[in-house]
Parts: sequence; structure tokens; C-alpha cells
Amino acid sequence: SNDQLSKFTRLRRLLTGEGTNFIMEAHNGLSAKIVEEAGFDGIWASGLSISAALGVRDNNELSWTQVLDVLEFMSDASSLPILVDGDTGYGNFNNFRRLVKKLCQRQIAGVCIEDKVFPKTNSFLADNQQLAEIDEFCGKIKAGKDTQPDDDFSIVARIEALIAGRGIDEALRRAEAYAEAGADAIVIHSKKSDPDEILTFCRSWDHRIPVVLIPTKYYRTPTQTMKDARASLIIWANHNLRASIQAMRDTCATLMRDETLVDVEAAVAPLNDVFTLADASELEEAEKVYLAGG
Ligand code: SPV
Ligand code: MG
Repeated sequence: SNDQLSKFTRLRRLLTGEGTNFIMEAHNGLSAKIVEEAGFDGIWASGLSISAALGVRDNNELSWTQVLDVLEFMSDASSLPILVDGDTGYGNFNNFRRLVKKLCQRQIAGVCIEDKVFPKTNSFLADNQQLAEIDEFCGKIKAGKDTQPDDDFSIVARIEALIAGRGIDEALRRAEAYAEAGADAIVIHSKKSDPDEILTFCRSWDHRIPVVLIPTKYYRTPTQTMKDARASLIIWANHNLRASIQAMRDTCATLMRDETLVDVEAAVAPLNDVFTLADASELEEAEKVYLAGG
């Protein structure tokens, strides 16, 4: 069955298989478990969400080894393949190939890098989005592909040309170059609420390598429309983080106002869920076997 395949192979199949697959954002071990519990086939380790959950900005304020530490918890917590948001690769080709090696060692199934300069800025912020040179970015992709110890590790190249206002021809030129450089898939990203530029791109690109979409801003677009555009993978990019912000705010507001748990208890997950998610019963069983006198 699918469970026997490596995490690398499972992500690769999500990218290259028939039809459209979906992965869901997580930003720590707990949210990774909840994504798996819900039935998703994979996890998006969002840079925005991991940063926000740790109280910092999505501007490479976390070091890459701090991101790696979070990923290690996520990978241990879930059997799902993880596609990590690798921002710009944390430097040049050399920094990126070292990242790839370390990700593979931790069974992280793939990395997405975007064609901007370090330190990056979130695509939905500011208009000063500085794109990387095409040649430099292609070198980075090649270095990653040449370094990966597992053939099924995936490198997804994210095109920021539309985000930077450079138009569809520039986006297509970049897609062509990144596919040629060995990328396993591309992300075409947009900050418009209207999906026209994304759909036009997809028509022209014609699925030469798989396309990944992140419909955060064009969320009203029917999923069937993205399927018809032959999206291989759709990423729900930050919705566990945003759900948790809302839930924490609601709980804090109630307790600030009421100074009692009476109305809170039923609105939060049962305490027992916390123990179940942490697999407390496994330790109880192990104690029977391993503790002295057990
Ligand atoms: C992220 O989730 O960190 C992403 C997607 O990179 S976006 O915020 O849409 O740029
Ligand atoms: Mg990001």
C-alpha cells in the first residue's frame, strides 16, 4: 500500500500523479498531527506560519537551522510527506544544497524555493519584490538536484514574476528555464483575488511539468476551475495558523470578560484530546514492559 512507500516517493506521486491533490499547512508537531488526522495526503510547512507561530516575521528572521528544528518535530509527529517552504534557499546555491542534504536526512519529502533574493519578503506584502536572476536561480535548482541523496526528493520552483508585476511572458520564460534546470514542479503564485492571470498562465504552460497553486488570495475560485486548469497540487497555505489565532483570541476574550471557565470548557478541545494526540497510552504500555517491577 501507499504507507510502505517513502515520504519522498509519496510527495513525488502527489506532484506527478493523475488529477489534483491537496496538501494542508502545518507549523509544528501538533498541527502536523491534526492535518494527518483530518485525512490529508501531505503537509505544507509554511514559512509564514512557522515564523508567525514563533512570533517573528516572514522575512528570514528565523535561521534555517531553526526552521529545520521545527521540521524535525513535524516529521517525527506525522507519517505524512512534508513539502517545506524553503523561501529563497537561505542564500546561494551552496547554502541551498546543504539545506537539501539536511532535509533528506530528516525525511522531509521536498522543498519549494522561490525566485527572489535573500532576505525574502512575503509575497502579499509590499511592492518591492526583488526577483532573482534566472541563471542564478537555475544554478540553485541544479545544485539541489545534483545533491539530493534520494532520487524521489522533490524540488519545486516557485515563480514570483506575477507577484513582482512582471507579467505572464516573464513567468513563462522562468517556468521554461526552471523546468530545464531540473525542477520537479513549479508554483505559479499570484496575489490577485481574480484567478485570470493564473488560469492564463496554466493554459499557456500546458502542464509541461506539474503546476502547484496556492489560492490564498483567489480563494473564491471554484476548485473545479483549478482542476480544469490541470493543477497537480493545491496548497491550503496558512489556514491552520489562522484558525488557531481566531480560536485563541476567542478563548482569551471570553476568559478576560467572564473570569470563569464555565463557558470555555465546551468551546475548547477536551483535555483528553491533548493526551491522545501525544499518544500517552503508548508510554503507559511501554512502562509496563520497561519500568523496573513492571
Ligand atoms: C507560505 O505559506 O509561507 C507561503 C505561501 O510562502 S504565501 O504566504 O502565499 O506566499
Ligand atoms: Mg512562504
